[in-house]
Amino acid sequence: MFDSHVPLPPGQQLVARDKWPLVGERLPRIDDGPWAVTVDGCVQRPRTFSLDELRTLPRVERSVDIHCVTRWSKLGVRFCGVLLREVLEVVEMEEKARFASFSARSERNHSTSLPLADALNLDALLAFDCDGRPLPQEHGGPLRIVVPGRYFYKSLKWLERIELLAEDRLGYWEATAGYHNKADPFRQQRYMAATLTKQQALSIIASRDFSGRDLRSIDASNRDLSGLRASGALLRDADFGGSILRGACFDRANLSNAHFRKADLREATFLFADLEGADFAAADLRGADLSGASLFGASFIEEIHGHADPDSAARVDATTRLEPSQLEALTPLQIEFMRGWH
Ligand SMILES: Nc1nc2c(c(=O)[nH]1)N[C@H]1C(S)=C(S)[C@@H](COP(=O)(O)O)O[C@H]1N2
Ligand SMILES: [Mo]
Repeated sequence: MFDSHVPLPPGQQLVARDKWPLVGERLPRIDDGPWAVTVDGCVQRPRTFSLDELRTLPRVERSVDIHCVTRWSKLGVRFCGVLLREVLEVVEMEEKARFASFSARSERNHSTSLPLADALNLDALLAFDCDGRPLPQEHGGPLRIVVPGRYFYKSLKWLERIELLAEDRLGYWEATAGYHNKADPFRQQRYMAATLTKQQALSIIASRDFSGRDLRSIDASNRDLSGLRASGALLRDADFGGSILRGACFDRANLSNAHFRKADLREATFLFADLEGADFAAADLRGADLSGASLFGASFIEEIHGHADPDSAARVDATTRLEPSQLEALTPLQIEFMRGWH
């Protein structure tokens, strides 16, 4: 059970109790060498630890609430392992150390970083076990970082190196996908906006051609954008609330966490778009085509305290196109609502 007095961060939804989505890389790099974790950078005594050496450090167990930036949360997961603090005591931090950068034994050397003070204050953990069992490999076994109180992209799977730095170095998602470097779920620090001036944004909106552009977090709300061309655009976290988007083309666009509240999306197409965490509450989706789109965590009706709010229902009917299998990515309440129409 989880503490019901701890609120979910804004914009998050609970996954079904036994579900744990797999996000990002699925496997560590294939490597025959024994698992080892190197701790170096701004430390007095750089050192490489074997897993057994790490296991001799004091063990703690923490109940951690997982909040993924794509809007799913899983509360009260029990992780067991060694506090980062204990490891850093062995290698002795230098005065000038300000950031901790973690990197993975993975094909793309996945990485992420945190201010050292945050990592210590939040009790960042090197976790071996989860809910009483060794961490499954796809979830970062044999050893992952777990950072309570930050979006889960700060919790690196397959830990191979901890480097202490005087200056920050952005991690993989933070540098390539615009994930917010602070990542506090209670402040919704999800994404950095694209670097556009207000003028540039306005003239792109006026052109109604977003195709292939990076327009993360753009405010395109309450406008007439009928016939918008936005195929392949990067529109994560974009706001289209209240806009008229009749016949718009969003094929293969990245619309994760985009806002379409009360938007008029009649006859719009979303073929193979990424709609993870997108919000379609009270939108009009009659005649819209969502075939092949990824709908993990998307919502079509608002959930308040575990109940659907009928006033916020999207308008979907038999002319709204999507395959039944796509609905499996939704929460039970969303599935129930959508099944009413398909
Ligand atoms: N090595 C590695 N660690 C990673 C990622 C990744 O792609 N590679 N993705 C991050 C993201 S975005 C999330 S939400 C979590 C997902 O962890 P899970 O697959 O165990 O749910 O891992 C984080 N750590
Ligand atoms: Mo994530």
